[in-house]
Amino acid sequence: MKYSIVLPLIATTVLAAPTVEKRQDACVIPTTFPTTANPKLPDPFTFFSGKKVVTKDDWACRQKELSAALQAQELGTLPPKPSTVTATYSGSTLSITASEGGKSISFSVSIKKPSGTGPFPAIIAYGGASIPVPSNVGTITFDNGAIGQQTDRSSRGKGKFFDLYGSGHSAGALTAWAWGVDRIIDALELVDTGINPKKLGVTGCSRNGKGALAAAALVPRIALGLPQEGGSGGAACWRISDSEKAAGKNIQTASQIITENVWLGPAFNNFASKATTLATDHHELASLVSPRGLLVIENEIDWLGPVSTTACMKAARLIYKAAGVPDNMGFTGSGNHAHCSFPSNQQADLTAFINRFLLDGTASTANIEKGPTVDVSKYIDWTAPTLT
Ligand code: MCU
Repeated sequence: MKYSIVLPLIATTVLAAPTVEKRQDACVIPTTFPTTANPKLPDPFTFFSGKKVVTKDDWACRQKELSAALQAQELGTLPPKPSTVTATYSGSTLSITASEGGKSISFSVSIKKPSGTGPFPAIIAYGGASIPVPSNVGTITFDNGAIGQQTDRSSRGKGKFFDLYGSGHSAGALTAWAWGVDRIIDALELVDTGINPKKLGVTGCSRNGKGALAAAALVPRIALGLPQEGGSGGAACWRISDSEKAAGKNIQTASQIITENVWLGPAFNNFASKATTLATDHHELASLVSPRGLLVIENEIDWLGPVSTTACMKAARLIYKAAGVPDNMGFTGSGNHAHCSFPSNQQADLTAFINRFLLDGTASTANIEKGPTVDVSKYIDWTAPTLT
């Protein structure tokens, strides 16, 4: 009798040791972030504490840290799921209500579904898709501007997101829209629309392309990011856009963007004229999407910064490779063409990514890296490890 009581106690003690060790190793996210000037694209594989990223678990933790830094210095904070989210589906309209702290907002999206029996994958399209969505994939049209206005600088703190969280909230429009995407997914999980919430892409072009990249980065339930022609604020790196500007290019930069609109949060104003002091850059924003699918669709219009987007996304592809998923990210730059027109030479790349990440297909998404010739090593001073 005595032993039958003692033995379980011993077992408990023995098991306790690894639990304690695990707790010491827990992912602790800092609340303040470095502002030390660094002209190179920051090293994704060194924590702000100086510790190296060695394992895939370390990388998952580092992604949280990078996300927190990007939110603190640039994007503003993405709030967690509100206390109540409800949804109804009627005709092709999905209506969503989110409530928090005694306040409520409602918005709706329209769903265009393939014919036949679902559940179907779908692409959430900011303001409507400027990429061709194949007939076996649905489209969810999202009026992102109603959630976070983007008329000009006077749009700061305006839109339904700010009606709910207050006009002084730290979020820029990109973050407000990502929050909207997060709620659309809540709604798709709540009501049966015939759309599979586990097979969702997000797209948008130009200013909405900046938004689609931020949403893919911030919302882990997105399976595939398809940002199109976002340029600076999207697939471009702030540092490289500044160096291109200094070299005489007509390119959007951080200092210009804050004078034009409210895509970034107010905190970014502190960095706009000194982007080298940001703790992160957009190679790391894109890397938050890993291991999920990401096809960055760009153009070679000067204002978008083709050298900046190409080099920045080459750096992001190095990160995907280190994380063991080199084929899960592609970059299709494909020459200078009418803004947001989607040229046919990007079609095969888009088809492959949609096949693989939304349709459970086996298309190859390997080695998709098209753009002007740039040497990424000019912009980085780190090497990518192979994470264990
Ligand atoms: C590329 O997206 C923007 C760009 O950042 C702005 O400077 C310009 O005014 O508008 C572009 C856009 O959204 O075009 C539709």
